[in-house]
Amino acid sequence: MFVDTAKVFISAGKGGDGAVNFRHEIYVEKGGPDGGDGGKGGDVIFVATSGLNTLVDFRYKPELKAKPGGNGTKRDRHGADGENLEVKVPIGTIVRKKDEIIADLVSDGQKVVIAKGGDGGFGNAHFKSSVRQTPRIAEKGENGETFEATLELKLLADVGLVGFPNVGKSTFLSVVSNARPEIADYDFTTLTPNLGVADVDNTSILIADIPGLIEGASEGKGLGDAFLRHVERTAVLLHLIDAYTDDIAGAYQTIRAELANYKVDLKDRPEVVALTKIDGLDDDIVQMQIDAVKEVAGETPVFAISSIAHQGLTELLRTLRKKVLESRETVELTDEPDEEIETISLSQTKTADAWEVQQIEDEDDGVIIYKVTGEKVEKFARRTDFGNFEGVNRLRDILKKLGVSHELHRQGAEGDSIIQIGDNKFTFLEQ
Ligand SMILES: Nc1nc2c(ncn2[C@@H]2O[C@H](COP(=O)(O)OP(=O)(O)OP(=O)(O)O)[C@@H](O)[C@H]2O)c(=O)[nH]1
Ligand SMILES: [Mg+2]
Repeated sequence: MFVDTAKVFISAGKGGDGAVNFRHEIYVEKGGPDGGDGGKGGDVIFVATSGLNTLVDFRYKPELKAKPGGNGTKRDRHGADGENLEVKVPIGTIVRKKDEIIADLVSDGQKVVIAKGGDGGFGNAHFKSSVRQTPRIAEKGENGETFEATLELKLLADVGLVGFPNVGKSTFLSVVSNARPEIADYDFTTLTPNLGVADVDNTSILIADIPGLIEGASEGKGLGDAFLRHVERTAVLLHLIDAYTDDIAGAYQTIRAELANYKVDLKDRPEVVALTKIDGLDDDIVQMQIDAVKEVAGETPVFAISSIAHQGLTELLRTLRKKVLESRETVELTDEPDEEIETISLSQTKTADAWEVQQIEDEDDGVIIYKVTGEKVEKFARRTDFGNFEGVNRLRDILKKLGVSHELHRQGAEGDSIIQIGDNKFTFLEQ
């Protein structure tokens, strides 16, 4: 089955831990601290890549994991940075974290950092000071960003082909473009979208061929209308109708009704109609069919073509190109904010320093706990090794510097009061 949505588990690499080590020097019993820093964890990066038009690979490989950073070692040697994981995705891939769109990859080669690797922890070489000659602490590396993401593919093409099954959509694409889709004389030959580049004079347009629609597609009949997502972002729809159809006006209206019923109203999208397979038909019959469609299609231009006999194709392509250019111009004028989709929301540094102290009651014994929240303090706490006395003391220093200690005092915290940051608890002041 074709997949144009996928769920993936993304984990950027953990930062390496900093090391605790002391130089060994002759005649010096204990040299200075020389524990190196941990390396940065690898990022998970998506790269929009032309030539891909499905997310099916992610079905079989839903875990996207970058490498962790190496731990620091003695002699101030830093751990190696973890390798980034670069993942190729089709152009038109939208990435969601919960319901928020965090990336929309719209152009070939575009790279977006989807998840950042954790920073490496500092080794003890960093913690030497006049009062602390032999620091026995090192930071732990930070965890990389980890989350579940939903990918959705909405192909970005200029022209989307719509119509009943078997009307000749794929044949048209194969004749006017470089695409080589499957073609056969039965309904639903096409099960996955095809993309092709058609040359028109000195320019080119990108055309997307999708599976056929039938009456009731919007209620799930046939292959349903989910594939219409791939024409949601096309500038122009090319509506193909088999010239042999008896009630050709009715056929036109049936597809129009399905376009109107789709969750994004496609009925107002610029449209061009082409009657197909005219190679075996007399001119007056073709004209009759054109007139019948024109009667219900309003201003929409109506063409008659034969892909097999190469009839009417150049004229049709020129009109499509003109419509694409016109529609792109108006879109740019009216929809400007959409053009600049913010591609990624990484942690906002502006608010990183902010913190808050709340008093909560311990569920078990009713003791008051002072809970400190805030991006920066929580980050420091995550990097603290709570099994290490000096490490916790350093966290207390940081609380002092950020002004948190002052606020804790103000709220009545004493030496043996319990402070909680994240899941970790410790006493306010060392005893
Ligand atoms: N005579 C003639 N036959 C054509 C022409 N274009 C397509 N056909 C035939 O019509 C049949 C269906 O063609 P496809 O291109 O597979 O049709 P489709 O619209 O892509 O069909 P689905 O993928 O099932 O929706 C094939 O047998 C084609 O050979 C044409 O211009 N002239
Ligand atoms: Mg087809």
